[in-house]
Amino acid sequence: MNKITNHLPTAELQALDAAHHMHPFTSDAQLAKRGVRVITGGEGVWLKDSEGNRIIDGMAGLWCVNIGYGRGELADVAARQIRELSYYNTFFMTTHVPAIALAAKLAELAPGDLNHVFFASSGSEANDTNIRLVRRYWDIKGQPERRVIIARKNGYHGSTMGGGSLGGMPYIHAAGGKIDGIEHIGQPNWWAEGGDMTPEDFGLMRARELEEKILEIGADKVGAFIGEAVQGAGGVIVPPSTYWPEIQRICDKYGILLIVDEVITGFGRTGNWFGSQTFGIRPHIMTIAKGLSSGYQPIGGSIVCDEIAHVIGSADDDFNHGYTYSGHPVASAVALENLRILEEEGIVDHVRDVAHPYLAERWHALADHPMVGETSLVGLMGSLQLTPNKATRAKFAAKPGRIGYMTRERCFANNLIMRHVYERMIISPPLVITPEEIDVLIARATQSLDEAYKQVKAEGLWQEA
Ligand code: PXG
Repeated sequence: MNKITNHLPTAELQALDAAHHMHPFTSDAQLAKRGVRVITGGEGVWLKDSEGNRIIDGMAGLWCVNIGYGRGELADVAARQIRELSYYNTFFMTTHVPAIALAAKLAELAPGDLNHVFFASSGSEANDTNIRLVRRYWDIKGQPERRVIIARKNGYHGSTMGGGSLGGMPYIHAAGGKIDGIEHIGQPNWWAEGGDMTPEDFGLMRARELEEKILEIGADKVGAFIGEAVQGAGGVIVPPSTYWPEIQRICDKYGILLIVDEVITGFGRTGNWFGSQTFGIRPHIMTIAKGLSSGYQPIGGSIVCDEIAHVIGSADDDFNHGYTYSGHPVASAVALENLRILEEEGIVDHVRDVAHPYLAERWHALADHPMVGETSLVGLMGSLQLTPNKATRAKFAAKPGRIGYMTRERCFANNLIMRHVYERMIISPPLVITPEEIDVLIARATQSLDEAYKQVKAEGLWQEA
């Protein structure tokens, strides 16, 4: 076989990919028909593909490349760490400096008394860890029946069996089932489900579903509640202002652990280090991944409060959980360098003081487009809800996702990566994006919306459900 490099023709790479590579969350049959896009390089907010296109990455990869692509400092740190200690584990009474340094740095950055880190290699693994942490905590506290974890419909917490079960995506539950002891309540998606209520009343109502669920199950059987500070994969659903304070009140009232999944909202995405700070939430456990290393290495973890760490640490027997790569030295060293860059270059301040205000002005102006209803933006995560009737918040009559997909395809053709979740268009660009680059993003988004709108009309799809 020829050596497989960037220099092979696209068609050859596509054929090899179709022959041997199974893609996540993809119909490989459909993909083979369409032809996969081959990404060959990245710098800052820009990607390059095998056809030489220069693409602006409105999604920071999969919500993760916070510092942008191609920072050589991370390559240098990885190379140095590989030479010094390429691998050692953190099981069996051993540790190493990169894991110590990263855990200490995270304890410094995380709010409140979130001072202890259990490492994983991904957000899914970290949420699996959380299930064990919660159940182990209550076991040691002498309340082993507190096993149930309450989560939300249309939440996303990963795709391992544990993470997928915590998530509220029916199509993931259908892919092999769900683990026991997970219950779901409604999501705070006012646009889709708020009816005639004000967003504030609706937020309260949805939070109070937590209390109803606790009373239905029995407070003595509920161990924890988990939610993303802002639902990401569910469509960038920004909760009404009343939602999180009420969730916090209910968790406090029943002594239920609060897990905030910060896999997307962590490390500057919302204009603070953590989404919990943006929304005034006091979690007992935070899930982290993605922006922790800006995607340069696979690493995630659970940041745990003093009380949980002390209870779990107080037992004489082991906490029987861990991964070969928990605290991997190369991943830890790279994550630490990423945090240094975020901090020393003031990237979180850049989001709050420069990029968010500028993007907000331009993003919310897209509400004037005939197809755009709600525009949402927290820090640098945003969504546009497409609708055939802004006043009534109607859905399209077409199959759910069809109009969003058409719009996404126009973005793709215009060298903008913007995703769709059904009829919500979403962005989450690298945090280093400049105002000039925001102008490019908005110009391409506007053009794509215009083209999609024409196509929707031309195909007779401008119809309300
Ligand atoms: N929690 C949240 C909030 C996430 O967004 C995970 C956990 C799982 O992380 P890992 O590292 O195991 O993937 C995620 C991941 C999408 C998409 O289509 C979103 C994610 C992953 C893949 C696709 O928006 N989020």
